[in-house]
Amino acid sequence: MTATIEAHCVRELAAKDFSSGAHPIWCPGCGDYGVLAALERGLALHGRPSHEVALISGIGCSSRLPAYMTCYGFHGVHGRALAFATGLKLTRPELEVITVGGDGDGYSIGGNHFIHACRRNVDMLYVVMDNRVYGMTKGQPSPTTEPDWDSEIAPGGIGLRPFNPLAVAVASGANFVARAFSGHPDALAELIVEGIRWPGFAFIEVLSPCITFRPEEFDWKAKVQPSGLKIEDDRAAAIAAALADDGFSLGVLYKGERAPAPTPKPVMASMMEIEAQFAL
Ligand SMILES: Cc1ncc(C[n+]2csc(CCOP(=O)(O)OP(=O)(O)O)c2C)c(N)n1
Ligand code: SF4
Repeated sequence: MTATIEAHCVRELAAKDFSSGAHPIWCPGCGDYGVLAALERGLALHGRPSHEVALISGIGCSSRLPAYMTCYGFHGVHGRALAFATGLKLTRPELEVITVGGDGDGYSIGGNHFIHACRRNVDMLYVVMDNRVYGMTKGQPSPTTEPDWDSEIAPGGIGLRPFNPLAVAVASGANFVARAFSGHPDALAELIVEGIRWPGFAFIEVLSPCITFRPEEFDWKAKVQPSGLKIEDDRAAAIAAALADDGFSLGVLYKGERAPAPTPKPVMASMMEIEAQFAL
């Protein structure tokens, strides 16, 4: 643990305080177990108890994660997690709001919300478990799938250039952008703390293998390069680095200085007053 992280801890918490005890139904060996462990450790390091944290997700194997933790959880609609999280954070700014989900959920059906969450720069964290496939619906290619990945649904590959989440995040205005690996939960836990504490919208892309539909992703253990990314504070340099990278360099890519979106003044209105505004 770094000195900075220790200095911010306000309460003694353990990773187990964040575990709901529900047994994950993920396949044995799924990378998402590592992300769950890292979130539990990261939140314990951060030091805010689970009732001060809300975990928001969409739909997918990865989006089941909130059920396995003791924090408030919202398992919502496919691709809409960030829209819900934005509304929650703006109306309940005292909560630590963390959105989790998959590459299909966040970059495909939810791609629009991803871009605009980066633009809005609301002070919250987004963790994507990227396995470069739709796991829950049995192995369709996702936006980050390699163009030549051969599958039953796309024989010979989809032939499309993969979406570059880090470059898109920086270009769209995210204030903290990083990449991690689910097989390194301690390093991910520290990144989670850093992302939570960095003002504005923080995005962590986690390489999280789907061993069932992409067993070759076992090799990611050997491919990842810890500390392969250098921290940039210049957006153009960060985007250039993200585009030049092979997708396996880990660490923080970008830390920006944009002020987070301001919290709107609370509007107290009764249901009758709201209904009256919409009356025809
Ligand atoms: C509106 C809507 N469209 C499609 C689906 C079907 N669906 C459920 S999960 C999913 C993709 C999941 O992939 P990803 O987000 O990458 O998560 P993973 O299962 O790989 O963790 C899809 C297409 C749905 N539930 N709702
Ligand atoms: S199908 Fe893939 S992503 Fe889903 S639980 Fe199994 S290994 Fe994980």
